[in-house]
Amino acid sequence: SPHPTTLIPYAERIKFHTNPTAIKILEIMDRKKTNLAVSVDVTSAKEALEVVRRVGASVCMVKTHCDIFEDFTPAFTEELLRLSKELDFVIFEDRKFADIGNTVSLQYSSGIHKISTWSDLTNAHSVPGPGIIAGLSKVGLPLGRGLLLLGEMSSAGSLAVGGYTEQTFKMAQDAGREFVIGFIAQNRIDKPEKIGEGEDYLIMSPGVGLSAKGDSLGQQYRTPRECVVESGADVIIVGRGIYGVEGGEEAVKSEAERYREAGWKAYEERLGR
Ligand code: 6AU
Repeated sequence: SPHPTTLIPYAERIKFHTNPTAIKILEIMDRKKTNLAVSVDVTSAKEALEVVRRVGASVCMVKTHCDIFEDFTPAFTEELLRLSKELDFVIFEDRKFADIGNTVSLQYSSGIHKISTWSDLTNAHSVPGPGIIAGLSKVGLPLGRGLLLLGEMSSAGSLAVGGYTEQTFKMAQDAGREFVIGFIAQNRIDKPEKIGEGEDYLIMSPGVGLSAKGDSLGQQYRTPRECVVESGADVIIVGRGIYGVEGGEEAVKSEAERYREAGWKAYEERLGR
């Protein structure tokens, strides 16, 4: 039987959240009819912004790996922020923090990237224990930011399975939902028997492709329907399937729209519409 959260429309889940970023994501999803996040994993910040201009209207979220860019400057984040307001999306820096609380608080706030100053959402591995949440929360919570824990991964042979996944869920639950708003996962790891009334988490799934089944480095793809209907994901994250499509600027734009439609159709199917 379907997970109870997946039977509730995105807009109706807003009332279960206090974190401003969680609320913003759900509002945008409802307003723009999209559960698509695009990952712009190109090595040029200039090129990344071009992709964002093409796909921005189709997405609820733009995901970055700012340490990939050869030409990263604060001007990049200024323009990304401007586009996020113009085209109405949330920014997710996929930093995958994985150190002790003190170190991650510095990595989040400082250095060249100053992630906390421009990224609405970021993510962290649970390996170090709850101190990682405390360290990131110290920086991000006053700014209204949100955090996702990695409960599972899309790659073959991942160690984030079974008891690790269960303990990651428990760690998030113990931290409370003021800052931790959900998970990167392949399934609804917030098992119905483990959650209380109104305890709502956002599940975001990478490893999504309409044509490829994987890559040569362990990535594994599922369709938007498999993610959203069969596994109950709330957001689908697509990288190469969109920015890597052949055929130039217009092809990237129309591919984003194709994934948006597939993701939204799957969402309506799970609601029984
Ligand atoms: O669609 P792709 O394969 O081109 O890109 C998938 C994106 C990449 C990965 O770093 C990221 O999603 N990712 C993550 C995230 C979002 O945390 C976790 C994971 O398990 N698998 C995965 O691919 O930017």
